[in-house]
Amino acid sequence: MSYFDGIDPIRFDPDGDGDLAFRHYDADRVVMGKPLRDHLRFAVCWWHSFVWEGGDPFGGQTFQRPWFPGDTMDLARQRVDAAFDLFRILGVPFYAFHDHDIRPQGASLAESNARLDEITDYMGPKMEGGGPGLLWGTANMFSDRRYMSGAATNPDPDVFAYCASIVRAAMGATVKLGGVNYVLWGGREGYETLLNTDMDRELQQMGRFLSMVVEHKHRIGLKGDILIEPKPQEPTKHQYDHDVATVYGFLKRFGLEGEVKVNIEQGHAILAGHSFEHEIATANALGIFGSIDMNRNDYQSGWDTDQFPNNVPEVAMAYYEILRGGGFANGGTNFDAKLRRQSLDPVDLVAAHVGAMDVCARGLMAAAAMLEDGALERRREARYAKWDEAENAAMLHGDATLDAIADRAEGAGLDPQPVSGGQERLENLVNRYV
Ligand code: XUL
Ligand code: CO
Repeated sequence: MSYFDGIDPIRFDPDGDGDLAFRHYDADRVVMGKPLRDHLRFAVCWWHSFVWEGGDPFGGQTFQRPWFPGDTMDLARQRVDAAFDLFRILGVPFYAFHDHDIRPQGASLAESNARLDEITDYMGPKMEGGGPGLLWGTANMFSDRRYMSGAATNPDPDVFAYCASIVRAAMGATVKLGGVNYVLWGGREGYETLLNTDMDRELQQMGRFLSMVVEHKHRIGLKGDILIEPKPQEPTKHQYDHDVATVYGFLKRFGLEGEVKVNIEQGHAILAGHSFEHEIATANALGIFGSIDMNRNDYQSGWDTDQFPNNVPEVAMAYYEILRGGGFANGGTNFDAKLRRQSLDPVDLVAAHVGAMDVCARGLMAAAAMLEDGALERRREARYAKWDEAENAAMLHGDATLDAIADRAEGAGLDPQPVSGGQERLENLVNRYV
């Protein structure tokens, strides 16, 4: 018997009146030369869907899943069965996990690693013959109290070494399951107070650790990308991977900007005081765009609420930047999203994903239409058109000097006149599509 008994695989049925059907996500529909399935590359996340118990800072577990508390291998296997049932019902091409989500922690490092091996042996066959792939694996180096002062940035070198074992095992599990990418989100890589923190030293430790992860990636033949997931705060007051631009500076410092990309989460962008599309555009401009976590925050409460997306215009602008940058290569759309704690039933978990997939499909189709029509891009190009004129282009690409340019400006008596940015007209244009 399945946890999702009685729920059939979700079909595309735009006109039906049932609760559980895709109204917009037609996986086979071809847009800009590719089916929606391959544009969106949906992934269900293991942690919020199968591990999180519904607690908040004021109360504990609300959900009653049959595999809770998931602390034995038998319960972990039950959880795997339920997870793959959900993946099949949704027809998602991918999922994502932390080591800690799929195996109970052992009494020792060796036992934890052995359990990871055992549970991935159990998962492997479920991925064969058209089963879902693994978009990315990662290691949870933030929940256990041993990480409270950092993982790679810990003042205790034993924790650094312990993390090397944890990450080696998690990367090994990722490769074993044919995973595409490997993510590092530094939940404890930051500080609570500068009074006890040697920031320079901690950044050096983090850079060294990441360099070794990259070297290991090549050694074990992981095909896709190593991805850093920026977040400015929560759980630490100040996290080192603050936002995309900060991560780029860090990668540059350690010579890793050609090796590591970013996994950008909508809610984290908001916490950093940016829009999602700003973060995506920044990553594209810097050449480090990798993948996304598609989950929004509540705009009033100011912390990471990890809600399923439901705002089509917002999602459309994110996909517009993604498509403008050429779309996903190895990355995809991971729902790092959780139910509200009152949504108790199996059907709630299904419906949340169905709605989110529909919202993303609408957003992507709107973005594709905007891009294909080209009106927005033509106006953007027109705004910069003067840079194509030879003497202007030469200022950037020739061996011009400040002196020569200044002489020309003075000689020609340049007196630049402001031109309208036309923001409202552009917003009206976008409104035709979303
Ligand atoms: C935390 C978060 C993580 C990462 C993976 O805010 O987003 O779940 O996505 O560790
Ligand atoms: Co995330």
